[in-house]
Amino acid sequence: MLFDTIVGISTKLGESAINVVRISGDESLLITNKILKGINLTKVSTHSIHYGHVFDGDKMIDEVMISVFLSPKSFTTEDTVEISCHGGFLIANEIIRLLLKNGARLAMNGEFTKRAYLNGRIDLTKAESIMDMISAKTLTQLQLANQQLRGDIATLVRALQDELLEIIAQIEVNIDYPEYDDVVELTQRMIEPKVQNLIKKMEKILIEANTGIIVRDGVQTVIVGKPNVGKSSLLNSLLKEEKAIVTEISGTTRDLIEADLNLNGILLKLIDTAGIRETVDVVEKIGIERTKKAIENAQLVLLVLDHSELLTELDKELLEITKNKTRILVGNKMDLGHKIDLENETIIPISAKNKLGLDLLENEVKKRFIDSTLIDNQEVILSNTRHISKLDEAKSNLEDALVATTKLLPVDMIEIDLRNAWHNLGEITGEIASDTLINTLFSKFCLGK
Ligand SMILES: Nc1nc2c(ncn2[C@@H]2O[C@H](COP(=O)(O)OP(=O)(O)OP(=O)(O)O)[C@@H](O)[C@H]2O)c(=O)[nH]1
Ligand SMILES: [Mg+2]
Repeated sequence: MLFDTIVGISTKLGESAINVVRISGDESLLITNKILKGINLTKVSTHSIHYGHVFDGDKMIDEVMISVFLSPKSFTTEDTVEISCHGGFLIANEIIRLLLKNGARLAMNGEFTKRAYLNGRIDLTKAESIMDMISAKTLTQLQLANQQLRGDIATLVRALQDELLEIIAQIEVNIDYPEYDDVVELTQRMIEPKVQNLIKKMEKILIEANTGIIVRDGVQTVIVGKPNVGKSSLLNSLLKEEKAIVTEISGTTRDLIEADLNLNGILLKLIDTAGIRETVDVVEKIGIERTKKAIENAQLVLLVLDHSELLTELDKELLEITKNKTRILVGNKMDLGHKIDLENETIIPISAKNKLGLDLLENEVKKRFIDSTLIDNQEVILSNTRHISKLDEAKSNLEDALVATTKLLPVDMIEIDLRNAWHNLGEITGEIASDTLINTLFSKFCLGK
């Protein structure tokens, strides 16, 4: 495939030791040559690094190192040059300006990776994993992204596709040799268990993907409770920093306070809230409204109660408001006593102030949201919602096929469902992908990637 030559910055502009400017395309050597003195890149071997100087006419811009990767042995499979220049806001921009002046075009978001995909170097799941790696905040997120980059997801999907193809081939053979009257029935009896088996496999992958989604996207968690019960103290102890103001005055927290917490590999997107109570204070009222909204949007509610007191009316109200949410009841201030009267529901006693019981709370969160054995055993887990929804569609296609077999519909009708399933699986790896999908997907990448 022929593409124009693109340029982008691969590092973040700012005060740093170096920045890397990347150029990819048929003309990258020629264009880069025009801004360099002391070296001719068309004469160098692949995977080599060179010392040189960037010039704007007679004016020297920077002393640089230039890495050269010749086609097809580069990330994009095109001739690629990487200029490592000094850091800062100015130099890389000047180099890019010079390259543009000499015939390169500014790369769009994700365009280098898009080329790697379009040129057949990586499949879509690998391309997407690169984005996940960059945005990973926990080692478990990185573990899943790495599985994807290694091609484990693609392998898993292709295995399902192969099984499907086998069934389709079998049908084709039978359609081609319809000598026997009972061929339809025979074929259907033959495909049914195979399709069922495939559906079962997909179901298992989809269930395990719940863990994957949580690992990849985190859990939207809100800390709620009556004023002064210790919500902000809990946030601070979990984060191990004094993020929120804690005082003995009720109504200290007025607005939502957000923070990310890496809880042994699960990212909790924590929100500390204003304590809910009746109030005439306008600002506090707005805060309480926000608390209610945050509860609605949360995947997990940590409802903080006072372990040293009997339940109050406010506590009961909060128990009612959150009863349909996934919630964990936290009994704070256990250091002051154990008077709380709550039946039929587990409550985790802690002391936020003295940092007691937090490990129990952490374990409970983990238990509710992820299957740790999957992660510990490094099983291949789907985590990308696009992959999951495509697999889900493929599963529905197979379910349709199954219904068709039980109704003894003609086998070529069943084959259509099977082919649709195969098609949907192909969209995961990008073997089959529309331009719109490709364009939206890569536009989410950062510049220079
Ligand atoms: N004894 C004891 N006191 C605690 C504990 N946790 C918090 N406190 C105290 O309870 C008071 C209120 O704590 P905060 O964390 O500000 O409570 P809050 O729920 O955020 O309060 P608002 O923001 O006003 O709704 C402070 O004086 C804390 O020091 C605990 O485990 N034991
Ligand atoms: Mg508070």
